[in-house]
Amino acid sequence: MTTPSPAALDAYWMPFTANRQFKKAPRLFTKASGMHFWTDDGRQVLDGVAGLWCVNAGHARPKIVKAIAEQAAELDYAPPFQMAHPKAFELAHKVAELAPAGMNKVFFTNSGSESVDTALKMALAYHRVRGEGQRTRLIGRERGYHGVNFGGISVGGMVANRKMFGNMLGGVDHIRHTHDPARNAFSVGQPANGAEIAEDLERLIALHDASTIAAVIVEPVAGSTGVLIPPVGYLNKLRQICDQHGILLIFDEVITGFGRTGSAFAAQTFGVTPDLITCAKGLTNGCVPMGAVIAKQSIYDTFMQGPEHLIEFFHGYTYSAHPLACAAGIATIETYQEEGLLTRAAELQGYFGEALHSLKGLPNVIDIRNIGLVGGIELSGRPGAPTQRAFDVFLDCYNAGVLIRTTGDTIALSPPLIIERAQIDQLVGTIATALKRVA
Ligand code: PXG
Ligand code: PLP
Repeated sequence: MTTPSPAALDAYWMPFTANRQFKKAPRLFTKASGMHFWTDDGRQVLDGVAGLWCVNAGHARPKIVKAIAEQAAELDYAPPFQMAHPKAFELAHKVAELAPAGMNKVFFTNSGSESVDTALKMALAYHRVRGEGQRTRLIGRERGYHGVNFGGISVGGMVANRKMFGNMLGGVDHIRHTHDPARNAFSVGQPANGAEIAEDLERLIALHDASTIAAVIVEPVAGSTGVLIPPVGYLNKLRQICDQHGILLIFDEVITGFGRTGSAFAAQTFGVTPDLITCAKGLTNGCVPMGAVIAKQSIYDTFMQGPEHLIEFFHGYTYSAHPLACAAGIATIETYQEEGLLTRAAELQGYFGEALHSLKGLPNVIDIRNIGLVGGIELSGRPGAPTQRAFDVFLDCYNAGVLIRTTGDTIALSPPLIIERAQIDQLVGTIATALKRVA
């Protein structure tokens, strides 16, 4: 038995967790393989969320495990400033090959949050280097989630962050979110209504003047704030308005990157190319922490001016391009390619969507949303007790051997891309039973 001692339980301040509630009845995983976790008491649990949207190729894949082990023995660490190691270049090249055409410069970080703050700094510095240093304003979107660092929570649109952490970055504004259940509830795939919501950016341009705006950052599909799928034409319109006004467009693809929506990146699924992409999670299949910012060639070229002995972008992390992460990333991308996983979500979207939408009509289900292998099932909250109904469904599913994720009163699903149809049936069937059981 591997249950932590009371003192050990007490020592760990858990992230994004109700610590006291959890420690009264800990839920521990001690093993994982393929589509499953095993709990400390030996129960098998189907992973309906790829860990936390990251284990896209499934757990403990031998090729990735081997690559990490061999790398640790061969070169455990190499300083990333003014030095490098070969696998950093190799992984950058592989990522650039997967990215939309013209997006071929890769800057490594250690998480999605760091990728977001890196991209925001890149946007500010880019305008400064090209002589438009007055473009300092960053625009996010209501209900956006861009990680937990100060830049990310500032451009993000989560009320809890705004309430808890003070004024954050100055000079930030937000466009409207796209969630419109009155017109779009139970849409299969992309909702038909709402492209015009992108025009809200024109309102902010009229207010602040385009010459003060550096970049707009959005998630192509918002995950953490409840699985919000972009209406048809919405992202194209955002792109068009940004182009018209010299504003950089950043897609935060921390969740959507690496096959989640049916292409390597959501930019490709939706046919809209941003200037910068932030990614993480699926980059290393969740095995070793790593993130990246992918930039257009033209952005990189803009930085490559001035004396050659000077650092062009004054930014980086101790663990940027960490050898273990690079080894994991290379093996991960090879696994995705060998098994066709980057497009498997497109193949399964129909089956997965149909299974999800079969939940319509069950108690308290007020909306169902899907794209690729992402699903959202929104429940009506209990009066006076928001989030509790969804959490009860989470616990019921967990006890029945299925891991789901809830955000607010929305159930979010994002299974590993290796999921089989029978496992989709198990996942959705378990949720159906839970929905009937939980009042
Ligand atoms: N941007 C987006 C769009 C994300 O979804 C981050 C940035 C931050 O990444 P890191 O690696 O710093 O966590 C994320 C992370 C959930 C959930 O259940 C989602 C995330 C993280 C934890 C939980 O929705 N997304
Ligand atoms: N704080 C101190 C005192 C440091 O020396 C460093 C890095 O050298 C950092 C923070 C940043 O750490 P990291 O590069 O791991 O983000």
